[in-house]
Amino acid sequence: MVVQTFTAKDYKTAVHNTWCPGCGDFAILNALQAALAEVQVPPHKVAVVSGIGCSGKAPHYVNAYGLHTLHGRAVPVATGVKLANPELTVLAVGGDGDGYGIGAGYFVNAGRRNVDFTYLVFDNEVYGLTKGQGAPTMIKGLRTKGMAEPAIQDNINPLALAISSGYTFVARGYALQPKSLAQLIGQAVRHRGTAFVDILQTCPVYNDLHTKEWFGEQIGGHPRLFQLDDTDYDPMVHDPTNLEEVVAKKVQAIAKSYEWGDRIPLGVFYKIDVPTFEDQLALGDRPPERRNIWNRDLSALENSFR
Ligand SMILES: Cc1ncc(C[n+]2csc(CCOP(=O)(O)OP(=O)(O)O)c2C)c(N)n1
Repeated sequence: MVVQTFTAKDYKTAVHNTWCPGCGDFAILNALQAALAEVQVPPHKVAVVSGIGCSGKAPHYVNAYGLHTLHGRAVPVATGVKLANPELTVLAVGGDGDGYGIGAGYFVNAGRRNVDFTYLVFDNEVYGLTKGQGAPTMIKGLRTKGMAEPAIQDNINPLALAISSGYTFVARGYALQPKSLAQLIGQAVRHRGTAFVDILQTCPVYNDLHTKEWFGEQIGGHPRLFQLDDTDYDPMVHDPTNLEEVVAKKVQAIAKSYEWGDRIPLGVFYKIDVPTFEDQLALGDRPPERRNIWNRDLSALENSFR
């Protein structure tokens, strides 16, 4: 048997890249390709689905099946791709405007389903493609050089929203720490269920507040960004049938997700292993004819469209 080994290069394309020089998207793309190589999933078994935005162009640059869909629709389309072909490793990708603004309803409801795919949000706090308006993660009172006035709306907390919506793997990464980001994306891809990673990302053109220098600062002898892995924080729900433990872990993770400013935690905030949507379709307490949608004879349905 020939064992095929894939390297990050195998997931790259020759498509001309139109991201701005220095954009954090490059680092996330590299980390995604390194993660796919680490998981060793063949390119023809990967599908990358995006919404609209600078980050929405990512599927063009990944050698895999790719779908560049509509604004805010990466998550529902990824859900459909995974259910249509559960053999694929599916990733939804897009910006924070795409996912938490126009796509917010899909974002919340995907948490209820636990379909086995990974959702990576490129979180630069601005609408990059449309010239830097404040996105839903822009903090109230802040004003970047692309904004006419400081934000007067509160920001949403994506991790807290994901945890309360039912996501089974919730993490935060940082674009410019390529090794730990690749490792985190690898963990997300391996997780059975919907894995969500909010990736803090620099936008050198429009976000002049949360820059590479700001993220990289040392405060009181400590780096602003730190890994939860280096602390005694435990994100794992050890007994998913124990509701008390589930609630306690969610509360702990939500509280942790509000730590922001001088100290910003990175890594896995919450993880629970429970049956996926696909498991339930295949095995649940359902009449046999409604189980395992993939083995159903759909020829009559197909013929009705001919
Ligand atoms: C229905 C619809 N509304 C608005 C737009 C305009 N639009 C394009 S991209 C975008 C926001 C992009 O911001 P984000 O999702 O944060 O991605 P980024 O460009 O920062 O990667 C908007 C509002 C659109 N394309 N479609």
